[in-house]
Amino acid sequence: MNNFFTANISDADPLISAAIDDEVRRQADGLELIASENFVSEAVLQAMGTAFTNKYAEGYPGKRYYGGCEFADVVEQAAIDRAKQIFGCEHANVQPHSGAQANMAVLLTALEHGDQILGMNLSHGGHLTHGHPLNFSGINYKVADYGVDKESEQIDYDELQRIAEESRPKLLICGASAYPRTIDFARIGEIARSVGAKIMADIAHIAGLVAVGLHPSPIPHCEFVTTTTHKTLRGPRGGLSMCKEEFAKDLDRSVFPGVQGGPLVHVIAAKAVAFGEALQPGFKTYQQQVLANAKALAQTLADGGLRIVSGGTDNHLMLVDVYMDGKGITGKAAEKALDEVHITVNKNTIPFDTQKPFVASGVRLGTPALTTRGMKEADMKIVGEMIASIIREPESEEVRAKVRKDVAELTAKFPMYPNRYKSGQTEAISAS
Ligand code: DSN
Repeated sequence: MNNFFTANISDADPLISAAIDDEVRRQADGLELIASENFVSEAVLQAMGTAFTNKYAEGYPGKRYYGGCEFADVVEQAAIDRAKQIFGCEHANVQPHSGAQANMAVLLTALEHGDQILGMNLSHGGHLTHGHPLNFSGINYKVADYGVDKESEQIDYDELQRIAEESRPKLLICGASAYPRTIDFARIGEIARSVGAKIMADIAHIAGLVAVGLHPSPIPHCEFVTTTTHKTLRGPRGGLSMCKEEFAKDLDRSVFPGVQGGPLVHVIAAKAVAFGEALQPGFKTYQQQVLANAKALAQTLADGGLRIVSGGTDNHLMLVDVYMDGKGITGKAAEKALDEVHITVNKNTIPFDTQKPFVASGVRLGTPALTTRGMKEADMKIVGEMIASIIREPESEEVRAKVRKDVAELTAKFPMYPNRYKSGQTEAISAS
């Protein structure tokens, strides 16, 4: 047999093999609190690492530009059917390589170059693709933006109505990357209709909650709904665009050939597996625990003296003001100090932040990944106390040493990917 088809990665490419092992070990031995990250199942990982990566399948099931697509059709059709079942949408396109491309395809479908859009300001929790000047959305369209109220730090729907009336957008974009509160899609739908706008809801962060009815669904109120598949939805890294049937043909044309060429069939296979998991009853139990854990973590951090933006959380994430007008440390310093004790978070601006985005006054924390490992409210209390102690005394070697030890003890209780890594081993098992 030709060695090309048989050699294990550890023999074929020791550098990359070791980096993969190191990454498995980093994920297993640390506390992952980045709100947009999660851990996929072994089944999803297996679906991704398959020979479907070899296959070109431009087009859609039953209408491809290449031969040999019969099995690609099976996985893409399964992914489409399962996505429709999860979200109750009329049409789903599972090909977007990422959330940004899922959004780009919608903008290409709904707008002409130069049209007016209205999206949530990035610094108030929105996303680059909702109209940031450096993104395609801000470059190709005229942008107005809305944000949160200074006092409540929650979306000001009356102000959104006013801005919509003033800017008369063709597309109103809602959804957020750093917004800890329930989004009132019904109200946003009314606002959009009152000014004749279509709506795109980007539910990348909350898709898993929407899937099981723990966050109101935007589907009845919006022409277009997009998501990534790798956050609360717990699938592979990728995107998904959904729409009403009347836009189906145009949306499909916008994804391919509009913004992409060949789909990543191995990733679509993994999306199908993850969507199948999301249809199991256990997925709702998981999402309920994500919410309970977020509440427990936010409460512990508040008890530890930190300010929780908007006073709490309704979803999987929280924004923590660690700077507190100079009484604490910057988001950048907090991210670094936590990294050093194997707690992974990202710095994040808070609404009306006085710090630059690369410094920021806050950190954004989320519970999807730790909940996947099996952690519950009592564990969140331990995690919250660790975080608060580091932020209170970021330079203390004593505190760092204690937290490092506590992190090691806690993570050892919740092993992950046992076929790829055994907790406590100094050497990871090769991710073959
Ligand atoms: N970068 C993602 C996040 O962290 O929320 C959004 O695209």
